[in-house]
Amino acid sequence: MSEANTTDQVEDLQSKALRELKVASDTEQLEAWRVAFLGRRGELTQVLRGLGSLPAEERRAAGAAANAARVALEQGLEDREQQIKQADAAAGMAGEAIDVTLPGWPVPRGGLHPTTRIVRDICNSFASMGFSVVEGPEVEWDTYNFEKLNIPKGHPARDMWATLWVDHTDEDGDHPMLMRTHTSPMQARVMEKSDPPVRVVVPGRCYRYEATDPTHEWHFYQVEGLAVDRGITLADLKGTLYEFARRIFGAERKVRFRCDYFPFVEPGVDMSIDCFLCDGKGCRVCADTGWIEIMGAGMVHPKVLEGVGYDPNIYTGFAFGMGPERVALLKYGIEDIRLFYANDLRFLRQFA
Ligand code: FA5
Repeated sequence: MSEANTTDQVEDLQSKALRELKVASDTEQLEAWRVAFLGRRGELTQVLRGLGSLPAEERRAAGAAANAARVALEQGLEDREQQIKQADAAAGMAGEAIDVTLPGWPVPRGGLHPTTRIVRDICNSFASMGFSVVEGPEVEWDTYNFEKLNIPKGHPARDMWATLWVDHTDEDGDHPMLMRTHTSPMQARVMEKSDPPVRVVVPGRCYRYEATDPTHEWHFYQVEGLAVDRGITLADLKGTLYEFARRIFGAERKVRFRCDYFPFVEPGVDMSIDCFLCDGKGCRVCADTGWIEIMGAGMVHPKVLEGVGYDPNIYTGFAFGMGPERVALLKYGIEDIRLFYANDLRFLRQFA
């Protein structure tokens, strides 16, 4: 082999090897390429081995060309390995990529519970008449649930509220605790904390140890109302509650007030709305009376006012306590109060 021949041969070999390297597209092909050119019996290795048999004057130039070719091939191999790795990584990511043009999975939308809706409607209607909204404890002292409401221990009126007692009393054992049977304890709590005039509504849960039926639950809500000022009369009570009924049920529903007894009001009344289902003729829902009672009310008893330090000769007031679920029965035409807390989505979704 002449010097020119050997050098040309090495250059041809280098170009051929680099051309083939360009089309190797995976690690297997790269390895085959490496063996073919740089392996123990590879083409360039053979050339390098043959250098020793060249005449001394040719060997230098041919050796330099062959070494340069080896460096070029090794570098080419490294670069190509890198390119293939990057291409593989990009292809992998493409496989996992999210197609943002696909329609998304629907996210189930929640909605407000019908009790929450009606409680908000009721509170809003009173708020627009100047009442503020406050809340109070669900576990209550006997003192507030009964005694401050003119229902001392042993008073037969305690039987009006079938009570769930809590296994806890104060230190001298005199004041038992209970799950509040109504929101009326908040009357005393609010008046103890503020001077007249007072105008509040109090939404919240109540608990009673009683059998359930289409209009009774053992756990339900009430919205208490209290207005105390100079010169408040029963006419203010009726006017306020008529306006409330007009806003919630519309002008066409009939409202009925009857005398009723609650130890903490004098006089006392209850307010009913004509039954939505039978239009007042009598049915299962209204227990054949044609009316559904939605609240008890009356003029705050002088003893209750005295008990919180208000002078009943100066101040008078009215109070009411209504059942929002009963209001919802009438407003939405629901036939059974037990549906509210049965966790049946078929029922609840109708209000979402
Ligand atoms: C009371 O609880 C009195 N605290 C209301 C009151 C307040 C009177 C202020 C005077 C002055 P009563 O037990 O009637 O009263 O309940 C009032 C309302 O709560 C009822 O009209 C009804 O709408 C609702 N309610 C009572 N018991 C239940 C029950 N078991 N399930 C669902 N709603 C009920």
